[in-house]
Amino acid sequence: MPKSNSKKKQTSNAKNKSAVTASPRPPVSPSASPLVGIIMGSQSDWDTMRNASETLTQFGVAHECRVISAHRSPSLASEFSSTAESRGFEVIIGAAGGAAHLAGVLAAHTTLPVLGVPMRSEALNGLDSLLATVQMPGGIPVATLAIGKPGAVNAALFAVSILANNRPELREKLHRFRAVQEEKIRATVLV
Ligand code: RP5
Repeated sequence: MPKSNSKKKQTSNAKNKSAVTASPRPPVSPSASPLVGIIMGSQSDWDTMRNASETLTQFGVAHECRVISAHRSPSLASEFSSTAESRGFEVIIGAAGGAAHLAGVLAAHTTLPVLGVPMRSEALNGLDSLLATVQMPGGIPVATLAIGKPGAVNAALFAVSILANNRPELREKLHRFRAVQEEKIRATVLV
């Protein structure tokens, strides 16, 4: 399977941290083609979404981080998403707050899996973001994670799980990650 082989190469190339790109910089080289797009509605979401980026880096997954707004730059959102698959992306993470339509708009333009991360908002503490992201109409799915940092981390882990379906080295890393978590819980002593 040529596609799967080339993706394996991309994943191993991603061990290089320079594989992470952020808007407006393009991917640094063809060998560092991003597999996951981390798209957020505003620069103000980055403090939360950097946790998704750091998690993907921990697993050596090439990804691109960009600010694209469903409302303030609608044509850019459509352009990014509708061309993502042909550019080699396999998963898109969409993070937004308030009237959080970004993940849904991204999902409307692609059949790639789209993971939604609701940002904690000032007015309603993220409940608005959660409901806007999760309540998609039947037919256009967005897999919605928790509000804020846990959602950002879990979106990255979910992306790794999806990619791991045909990348045994990522499956192995996920098993190790879970084992380390369990060891920490077993070793916890309450004082
Ligand atoms: C959303 O509005 C963004 O995703 C962000 O969470 C929220 C506030 O954006 P800023 O006003 O901080 O740019 O579109």
